[in-house]
This record gives sequence, structure tokens and C-alpha cells, in this order.
Amino acid sequence: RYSSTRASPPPPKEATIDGKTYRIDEWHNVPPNIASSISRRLHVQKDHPISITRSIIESKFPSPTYRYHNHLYPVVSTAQNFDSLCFPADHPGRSKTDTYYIDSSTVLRTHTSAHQADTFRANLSDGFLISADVYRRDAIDRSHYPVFHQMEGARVWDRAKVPSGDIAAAVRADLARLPTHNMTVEDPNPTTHPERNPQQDSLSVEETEAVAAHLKRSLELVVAEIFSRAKEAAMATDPDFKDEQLRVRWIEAYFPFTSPSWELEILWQGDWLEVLGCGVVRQDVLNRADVPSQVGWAFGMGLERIAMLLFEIPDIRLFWSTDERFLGQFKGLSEDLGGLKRFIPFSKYPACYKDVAFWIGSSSAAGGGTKANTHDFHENDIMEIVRGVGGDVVEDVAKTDEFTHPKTGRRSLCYRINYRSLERTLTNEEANGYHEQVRRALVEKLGVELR
Ligand code: FA5
Ligand code: MG
Repeated sequence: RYSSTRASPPPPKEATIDGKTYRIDEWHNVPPNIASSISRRLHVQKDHPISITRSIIESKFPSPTYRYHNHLYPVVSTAQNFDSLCFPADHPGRSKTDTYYIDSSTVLRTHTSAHQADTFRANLSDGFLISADVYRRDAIDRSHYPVFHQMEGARVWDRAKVPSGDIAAAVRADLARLPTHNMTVEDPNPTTHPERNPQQDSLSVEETEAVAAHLKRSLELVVAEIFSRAKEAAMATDPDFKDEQLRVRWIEAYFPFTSPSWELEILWQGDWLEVLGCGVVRQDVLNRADVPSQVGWAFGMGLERIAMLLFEIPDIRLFWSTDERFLGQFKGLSEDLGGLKRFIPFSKYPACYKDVAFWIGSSSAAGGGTKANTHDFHENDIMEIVRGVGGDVVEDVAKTDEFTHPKTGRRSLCYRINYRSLERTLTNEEANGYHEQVRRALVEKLGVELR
């Protein structure tokens, strides 16, 4: 029934995305549900929690030292998204399994860092914040979504402009001008480590220490602000609210465009939630952006993750809801950031779990034929198929079983899909309808054999 030899129509040569027409090639992999989210621009939508979160963070990076950019277009070149940031040619982030390609040299930005080099090159201010929608083929769960929002921040100092060319002294002076906070932050690692988190040759130990300290303080001030507002919001909603001990920690990280690098994690509802990545900007990035005399830091923060903490929003899909029961809870906040309240979930509708199990890899069984099933796909392909069929009705997709048949050597996978609308109870027939389409799409698009 699902013969893989069936002739398929010739692929189209162009695609329309957000009203613009693009030439496409065999790299094109942007599904319609992803393309249609470009027009939403939640980070600048009045009274939307992502936009409110952005404003609160912006208030901790004052103008004119920092300049804000909130309208950069999401279609960028691979040169902007990867090359300008020193991604090696074989970096997995470049693969079609992780990134949405318009054509072989044009992508939907996977991070706001895609605009770092251009913004450094324009050299309009000592610092900048870029907030925008970003796109990634990724897992599906309550803190991951294929479209989300990031805020990029950066601060530079120019060797040619600081007094006596002393960057370390200039950075320390700026650090001394920053406010302090009284939050406990776990930071067990040394600033640099020769193998795990090396210092750059172009900077002295002193300079690296100063830039790292300014970076960490700046970001801790954001977290302290979010925590204090989250507490206010919680108390406004629940006068008996008990303040829990919040835990925040710095861990070592790796990015091709910063060194040393870190991530900041917050313990939230029992799990460590990664909220941002950051580091000392690689001199190569600044050199390629024609500002070789500058030194500085950069970070990239997940706005949904911060908004979830701030308002206690339990599921990342809610940000895309147009239901008044969601949006109505944030009305007027753009004008009065002081009046934050916790989000009150509308009742949680029942979950509907459905399993799908299938064989992948070649089969020598059925009819003694030698026809091979392809198994040339990535778990993200499964996620995308499920999301393509069920949209936001899919809460979660998880692999529940995997084994290799001892005789045939074929692999079997089983996934459990949770169908649950945020807005109403799904009937079993509806869930079965989605599930049947998912099963069919897995066969048609991935060539698996259902069990
Ligand atoms: C980056 O994207 C780097 N560009 C960050 C950076 C910028 C590092 C500048 C150094 C200098 P990462 O892939 O870890 O890093 O993503 C950054 C943040 O985005 C994460 O910490 C998380 O908060 C958020 N994030 C990542 N993937 C998702 C997702 N699928 N859904 C929601 N939020 C996500
Ligand atoms: Mg990360």
C-alpha cells in the first residue's frame, strides 16, 4: 500500500514565506506550520508575556550603553548563522536534521547570534540587545518548541578608546558601577580551564577575569530581577505563598564563538532549567566583523524559559495560544510592569496517550525480497512529522522502547505520543484520527514498517 517506488511529483522551485518568495533547492525543509509562525512576532506583541519579559530584561541593560534591536528578519544566510561565528564546516548544527533551510545557503536563524557579526560591524553602541524569533528542529516537550525567542546581548570595550589602552581597568571600573545583588549563585569552576574552557591567546588573564566578572554580574542582575518579580507575582496571586530557596548555578559550556563559555541554570520545579549560554567573544569573530581592537562578552537567553519562571507558565505551547483565557491574563501589563500576577492555568484537560511501534532498517523477511527500508532519518524527523499532523495538540513525544531483533538484526522503536489540547477535551476519535495520520506519515515519509 505504501510502496516506496511510487512516482512523486517534481519538487517546486520556489516557496512563499511570510509573503516573500524564495528560490528553493533540495535543501528546503521548512514545513508550512513553521513558516506561518514568522508573522506572529510574539516578542513585540503588546501585553504578550514574551514581550513583557523582554521589556523587563531590557530595563537591566540601560540605553544608551545598550541599543535594542527587535525587528531583525529571521531569514539569514548560512554565512551569518554559522560562518561569521566560526562554526566548523562539519558542525552538527549545520545539518538538515537540526536546521530549517530555505535553500542550501539560506536558513531560518537558529539563534540570535546570527546577527552578532553584523551588529559588531555596524559599531553603533558599546552594547546591544537583539530579541527575535528563532527556529530549530528539536525535541517536543513542555520546555522545547521548534520556534522560540532569544535575546542576544553583547558588551564591548575598544582597546583604542579606553584610558591608556587598559581594557582590564576599564572593565573593572564599569563593573564597580553596576548594582550588586544578594542572591546566592553556585559557581564551582575556575574562570578558565586549559582544556575544558580555555582562555584566548589574545587576552590577558586579567582582562579575561574582568570581562567574565562583568558578564556574570550583568546576567545575575537579570535573574535577581526576574526572581523578585516572580515572587511579587506569586504573592499577588496567593497570599500564603511560601518563598522557596531558589538555586542558580554557572556551569562550563562550549560555543564556537566564545571562549571561555558558560551556561546558567535555574532549579525549577525539581529540574535544572538551562536559561542562557554566554562567554567571552572569540577574537576571530570580532576580527571578521572588522572591529579587531574590541574585546567583550556576549550571551543568548531563552525568553520562553524566563517567562515560564516569571509567570509560572507550565507549558511552552501556551505562548502560541490566542485563547483569551491565556492572553487576557496579561492585559495592561505593557503599561504597568509593576502589576505582575502569576498565570492561573485553565483546567488541565485529560491526556490521551497513543503508542506507535515500527521497524527500521533493511528487511530480508517479507516475501524473500531484498527491498531495503531506509533508516536514514533523525529523531527530529519523527518530532516534525508528529508536530506537522497534530500541531499544538501534541504535548509530548517520548521514545519508550528500542530493541534489535536477535535473528534479523532489525531495529524496532516505540514512541509514546501524548495528545492533549490546552483549550478543550479531545475525544478519543479525534486522537485516533491524529494518530492514524501520524502512523501513515511515518510510513510515507520515513519508510518505516509499522508493527
Ligand atoms: C545558543 O543559541 C547560543 N547562540 C547562545 C550564546 C550567545 C552563547 C552568545 C554565547 C554567546 P543554546 O543553544 O544553548 O545557545 O540556546 C540558548 C538558550 O535558548 C538556551 O539556554 C535555552 O534557554 C533556549 N533554548 C534553546 N533551545 C530551545 C527550545 N527548543 N525551546 C525553547 N528554548 C530553547
Ligand atoms: Mg545550550
